[in-house]
Amino acid sequence: MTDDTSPTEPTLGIGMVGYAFMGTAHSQAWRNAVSYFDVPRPPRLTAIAGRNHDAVRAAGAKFGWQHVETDWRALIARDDVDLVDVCTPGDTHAEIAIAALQAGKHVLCEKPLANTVAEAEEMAAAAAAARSRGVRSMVGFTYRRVPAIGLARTLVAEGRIGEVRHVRAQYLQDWLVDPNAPMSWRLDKDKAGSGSLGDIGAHIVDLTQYITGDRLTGVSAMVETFVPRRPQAEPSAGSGSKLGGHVDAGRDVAMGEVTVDDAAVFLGRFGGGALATFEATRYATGRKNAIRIEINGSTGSLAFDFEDMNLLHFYDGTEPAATAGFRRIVVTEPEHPYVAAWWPPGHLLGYEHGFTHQAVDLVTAIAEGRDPEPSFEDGLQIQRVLAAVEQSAAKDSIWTPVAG
Ligand code: SOE
Repeated sequence: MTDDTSPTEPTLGIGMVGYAFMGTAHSQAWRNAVSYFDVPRPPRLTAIAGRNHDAVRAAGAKFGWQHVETDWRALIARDDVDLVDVCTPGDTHAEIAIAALQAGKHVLCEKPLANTVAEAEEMAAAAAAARSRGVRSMVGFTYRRVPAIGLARTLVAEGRIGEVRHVRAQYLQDWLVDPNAPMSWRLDKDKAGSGSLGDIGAHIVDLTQYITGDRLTGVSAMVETFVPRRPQAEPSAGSGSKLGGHVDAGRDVAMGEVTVDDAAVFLGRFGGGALATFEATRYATGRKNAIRIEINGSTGSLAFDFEDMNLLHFYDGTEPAATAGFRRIVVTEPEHPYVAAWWPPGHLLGYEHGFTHQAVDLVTAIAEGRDPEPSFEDGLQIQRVLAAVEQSAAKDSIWTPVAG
């Protein structure tokens, strides 16, 4: 007997806009979703869009996309595309996502949702209107889908650390420490909306709200741009990865102006009364992708660091003092969120798995007629937090000079 392996259930045609760092991660996720999880509507890598034909064709071939478009409007118009995945810089999120929702396509949009609160409000309104027609939308705060983060949320919800008093969150990278790292869209306010604040600070706002099940009600902030001008050039060969890089000082290159924050530090207060500190920077020399979160409750504490992302540290203050201590939980058991689909205990997961979990959750919600989370409304709320941080920093509202 001969047979083929095509799915028997209806598939979900994916159309992706963008093919850089996030496009790469999402392509892998759409492919892996069917390989490791039983998804009710298997995603199909239908079409990928980008402006440069040769580059998008090469990316499409490499990542396994069936068709290539050089105009995102043509991608949205395709009958075989059911979901539009927006992996472009922030300045195009609103236009693409709203057009897709109005055309009846489900949308996954990279974080932060938009560059401004006004754009995010329009996107949330478009998502609400589309929802009434059964069209779903989600914003890509992918670190929520790290199993240790899911476990942390469960422990807080079960009351295992009691009442949350302190939230301590840092997102630390160092790809701009080198003053000769080149300009990129991430350093241009018109393209990115903000710098470290929106790019990585948004993640820790989402994560802390997700873990605690609570929301920030106010902030007090300072931001800084340490290196205001950078070479406007491609990084020298072999000097960099997908982020950063280095332009040889000897090269005669034009300089560009950095128009975003390099670092943002702020205090926050949660609705339930917890006090919080946040730090987002691309200048934490030696820290590559450290997302550090510690939550102290009335009866226990939790601590996580993405650079050791398979671990969750849990202190249970109800245990006898003589033996209580931070317990190191290796979050690779089948009982832990998402893990059963992967490997036996102790066979670790990485950065890319969160994107697969995100794809699986979204496709499952669509197939089951549910709203996925985080919604565009959730993305709007985070955008409001980012705006409040910028407003506070602009006013220097907490700044009291030291006398003398
Ligand atoms: C760059 O800082 C970046 O790629 C972010 O844009 C991502 O959201 C984060 O996952 C990794 O770092």
